[in-house]
Amino acid sequence: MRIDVVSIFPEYLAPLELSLIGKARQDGLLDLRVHDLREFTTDRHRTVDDTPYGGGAGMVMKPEPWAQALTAVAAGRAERAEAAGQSEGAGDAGVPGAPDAAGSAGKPVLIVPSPAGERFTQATAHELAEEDQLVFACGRYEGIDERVLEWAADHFTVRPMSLGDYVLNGGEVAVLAMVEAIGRLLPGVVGNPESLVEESHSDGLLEYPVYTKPSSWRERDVPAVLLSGNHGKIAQWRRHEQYRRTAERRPDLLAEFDAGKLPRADRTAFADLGYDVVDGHLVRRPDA
Ligand code: JBK
Repeated sequence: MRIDVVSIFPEYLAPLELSLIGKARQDGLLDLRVHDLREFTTDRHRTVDDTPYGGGAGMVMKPEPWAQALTAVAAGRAERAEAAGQSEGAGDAGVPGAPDAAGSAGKPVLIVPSPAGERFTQATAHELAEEDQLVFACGRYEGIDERVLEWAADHFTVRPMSLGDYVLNGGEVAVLAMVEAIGRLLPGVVGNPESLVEESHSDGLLEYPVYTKPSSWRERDVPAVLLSGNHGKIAQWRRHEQYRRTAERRPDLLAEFDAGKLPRADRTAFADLGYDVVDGHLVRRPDA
């Protein structure tokens, strides 16, 4: 996969050289390049922002440096297709609008981190991990001139994306999170692919608590069932802990949970937490 990140603070993306993602880059599984937006300005002061039309606080990112930067990263893609023998005439790989496996019509995906974007979830990460090029446009200040996103739709599938409902100073931190979530799903990046299956959010529930040695620590004992060697009992205990934690911390997730085929013991566990199963869905009991 190819990833381009455009930012006025390219050093902010330095952590992408570390750990799992850094290793994936070294191993050639991920071609990730960070670009300084100011390199695409033409004035002496390398200006990237200006005051907002209509008034109001803060500054808005000017359109032209973004158009120059995004044109350059899109051109880099065309060069690579040519080098790979995929230029016009070689099947439909070079034909504009020919759908690829990921269904984004062969265009790279332009992700614009923004509190006004659609929510980025694990499902989004899986979807984006199927693409062959992602471009991240990091806005600062009050955001990027809206015309850039309209203009870019000719060359990219444009997706404004939000990590959550809180205020950041720019898109860089959100890009770190999204690149990690997507990068670890690429083939070969996580050594043991089994660790991708049984993790938080894969089944729409929070993860169960985990313990390691010693079995007794500062007067606190590991739950006895985990030392019992009874794998059926352990699996059931862990599942019920997932239900308990999710009901306590993220009741919003239970509304989406498919409770249609739950065994009796699991229904009882939910009943104890104040939830009944109605038409395959969990419903909070009014008196609970
Ligand atoms: C926020 O992805 N976000 O959630 C995000 C990106 C850029 C600025 C922001 O305030 N929340």
